[in-house]
Amino acid sequence: MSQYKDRIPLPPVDAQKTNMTCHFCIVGCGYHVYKWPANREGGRAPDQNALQLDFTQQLPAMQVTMTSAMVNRIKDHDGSEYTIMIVPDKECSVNQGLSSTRGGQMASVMYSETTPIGERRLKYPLRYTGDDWVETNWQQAMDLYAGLTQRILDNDGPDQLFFNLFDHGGAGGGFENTWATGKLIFSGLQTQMVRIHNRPAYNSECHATRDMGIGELNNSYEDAEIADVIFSIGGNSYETQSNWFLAHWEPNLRGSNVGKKREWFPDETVGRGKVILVDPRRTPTVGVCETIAGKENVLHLAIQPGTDTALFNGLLTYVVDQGWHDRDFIAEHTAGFDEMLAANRLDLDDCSRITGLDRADIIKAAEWAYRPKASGHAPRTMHAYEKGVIWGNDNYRIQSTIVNLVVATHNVGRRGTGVVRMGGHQEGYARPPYPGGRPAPYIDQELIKGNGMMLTVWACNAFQTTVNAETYRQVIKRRANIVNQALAEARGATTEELIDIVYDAVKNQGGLFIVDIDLYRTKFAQHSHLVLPATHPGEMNLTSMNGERRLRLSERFMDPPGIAKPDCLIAADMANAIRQRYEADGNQAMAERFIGFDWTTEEDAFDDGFRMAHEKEIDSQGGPTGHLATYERLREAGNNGVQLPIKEYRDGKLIGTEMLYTDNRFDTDDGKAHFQPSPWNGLPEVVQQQKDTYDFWINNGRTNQIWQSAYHDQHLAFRKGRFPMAPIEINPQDAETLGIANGDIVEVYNDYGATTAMAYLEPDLERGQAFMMFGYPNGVQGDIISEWTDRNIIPYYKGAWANIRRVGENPAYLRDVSFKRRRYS
Ligand SMILES: Nc1nc2c(c(=O)[nH]1)N[C@H]1C(S)=C(S)[C@@H](COP(=O)(O)OP(=O)(O)OC[C@H]3O[C@@H](n4cnc5c(=O)[nH]c(N)nc54)[C@H](O)[C@@H]3O)O[C@H]1N2
Ligand SMILES: Nc1nc2c(c(=O)[nH]1)N[C@H]1C(S)=C(S)[C@@H](COP(=O)(O)OP(=O)(O)OC[C@H]3O[C@@H](n4cnc5c(=O)[nH]c(N)nc54)[C@H](O)[C@@H]3O)O[C@H]1N2
Ligand SMILES: [Mo]
Repeated sequence: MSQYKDRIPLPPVDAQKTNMTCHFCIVGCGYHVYKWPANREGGRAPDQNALQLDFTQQLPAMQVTMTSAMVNRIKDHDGSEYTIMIVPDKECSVNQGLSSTRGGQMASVMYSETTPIGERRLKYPLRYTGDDWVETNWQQAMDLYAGLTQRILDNDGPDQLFFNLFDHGGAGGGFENTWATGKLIFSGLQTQMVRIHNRPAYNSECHATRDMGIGELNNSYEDAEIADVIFSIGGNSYETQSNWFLAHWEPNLRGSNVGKKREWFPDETVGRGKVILVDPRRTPTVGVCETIAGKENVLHLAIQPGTDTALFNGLLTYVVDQGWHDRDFIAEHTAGFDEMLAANRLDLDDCSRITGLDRADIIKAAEWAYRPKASGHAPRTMHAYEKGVIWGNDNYRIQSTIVNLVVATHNVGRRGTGVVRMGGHQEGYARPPYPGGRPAPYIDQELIKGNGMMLTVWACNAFQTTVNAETYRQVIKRRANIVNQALAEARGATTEELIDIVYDAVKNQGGLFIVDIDLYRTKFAQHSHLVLPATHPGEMNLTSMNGERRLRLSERFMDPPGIAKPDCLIAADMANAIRQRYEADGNQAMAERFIGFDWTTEEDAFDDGFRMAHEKEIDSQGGPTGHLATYERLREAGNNGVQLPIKEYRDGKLIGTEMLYTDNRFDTDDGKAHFQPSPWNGLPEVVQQQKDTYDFWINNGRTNQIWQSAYHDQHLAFRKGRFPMAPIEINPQDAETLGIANGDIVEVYNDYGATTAMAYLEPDLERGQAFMMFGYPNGVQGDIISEWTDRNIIPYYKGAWANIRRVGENPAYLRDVSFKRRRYS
């Protein structure tokens, strides 16, 4: 936490000011960073501080969002100390001056020697000697990494080199870092044994919509402001994409835009938006929507878990029977409608029985979203889905059914519509093609089966975030320990001798050598053999794109801890070290696979990768668009950046694209949107069995205050104090039956594993359904999830059933923690 408790120092007029995109969620709110020498402060008069605000009197409400969490003291490598302030940017169209509880604390998570975060950040490469950690330097770390990699590659082939790897923008990502790692792993090593940070194989979260010709980020945040209906499916956007919700859904639902004219629909005006939310749980978002929009404009469809496919097939059937689909659009721009409809037909009674919804509510949803308006126009309905669908019961099926309905009613490519992911992280994908096929290998299972000799874990932590996590951890620890036993015997060994020792352990004894590249010594890092310190945004320049494809540059404004490096330069070091070894061996053919990493800065990585990724997009002058984006131009474009794809650079400005598919040409060979047969198929057998065996559905996901595996939050007293353990929300009557009170520690268990959480009684939860925060350091929800995946190896994280039992209570937690309801009412 910041060292300032009683007051907030103001930046002087000449403070350095740079742009920063919040590196947490997909939304990517714009912030400004002020940095100035710690022995100075700005004054309160508007001409005495860089914010140009008059602090001599009470500021009007919402003039600025500024808290002590937004300031911190840092020290650069030359010893000079600075104060930093990171405040939301009012001019940024994304957040318009708003900050979330997560982004608002960015200054607090920046490296500062004297804070708990500062103490725990990795500063030097670390090596495990078999029974203890020692600090080492990049030279030895790279010699060991490259030497072992080369040995395995030459003797056993690329498929013994495993990776757990981020694939996104923001922290632990960005175009620079995804490109550099991709170039090393796919062009250089050519291994297919890679999984993505959030799922156990190298695949897409959106195979279905892409197969149908529709990329998953196809509108602008502005489209949510002018939609007639926002159809939210399996998302809790107030808590998880907060400022997309607050800056763009909220005004529409409140009616702030009523009567406005937009150039895109000249003979209509904007009305007051309605919202339909499909979620088995009454989420905090539902309550907030009711307050903003009035209950009459909110429809919460509390479906039975895992039945979305049935809901969307039922809706489609009803809509087509009413004649509300767009026949002309279907005839001209789509393929496969009749076959799809024949396969997917589901009448209202069946739909109601399977989903547990009233017929009347299904009809109401159809009327709101698809019945022509009094004016004769079709409603503009924006469909937004996230992890209730993506990690739902059969990702591929559900997505197909949603996109079928969207395409049949032409709710894509028109302003005010769109069928989009709400998103997780920002995006920053630029990689050479994945060398494996589809489905890609199930990496976790391969490791559990004993395959793989070396595992590199890059900016992710499957110990807390994968499915079947308890088994996974047990196997990894056992296999890592085989290497430890061997290492412990190595005394006075040179790096080359260490390579021999490790190789023997992984080749002949079933061991696994693990390398982790992170900001902290995570749980996974604690069981690794080599841990490498990375930088995050602010300590490096990083570009990423948000959920409306808005590309921005987050500028470096401070030095990283110790000798930590940007991930892209770590990947380059690895590639260069491997290349040198092959050159020394006179193996030119192999050496050549690792050329093209002679970068000195992250900008070199960006220039190389971004151009490659966009070489096929043509700008208005007929050249590739990739070269249009440079750091200099992006710096100029500031926090509003440019929406990809870039069309041109004109009059000193990058011109982008607000909405995709406005020309009704889709990403398929024939340019048509392809319907996909996707009938309701029930729950997977393993999951159904779990459901039949245990008493509670253990629904799981996010909570506003905590970001991901809590890698920063666990070190912040303000956050950890709020949630000393993973919260599990339980219906009060269920709790009574189990003898559980607020604050009790409970065990959640089934035949896959057991985990612990702290009980919060919540009347908004249905009986038999609990909601647990995922991925927490001292209570991993993933321990009780089965290993089931869909045909593309996408898991069903939300589908776990287990029993709950009271363990006891911790008086300190009961004394210190708030049990006030988190619901807005
Ligand atoms: N039960 C359950 N499990 C889930 C989910 C769920 O809904 N339920 N959701 C899934 C989803 S959507 C996600 S995204 C995953 C998240 O799973 P992970 O990706 O494993 O979790 P994170 O906490 O995001 O991990 C980021 C790690 O990278 C480090 N890091 C941060 N910035 C940088 C950087 O710049 N460089 C480097 N090298 N390291 C950095 C952090 O310290 C942290 O250890 O969890 C998945 N697992
Ligand atoms: N505060 C905060 N915000 C975040 C993150 C964070 O860690 N903290 N992480 C970011 C990341 S990486 C991601 S991926 C996103 C995720 O963003 P969301 O998808 O909004 O978040 P989740 O809580 O994982 O899940 C959403 C909802 O799915 C519902 N659900 C469960 N089963 C079903 C089902 O069968 N059908 C339907 N329709 N719904 C179901 C759950 O009740 C839950 O409310 O959030 C991003 N934003
Ligand atoms: Mo995610």
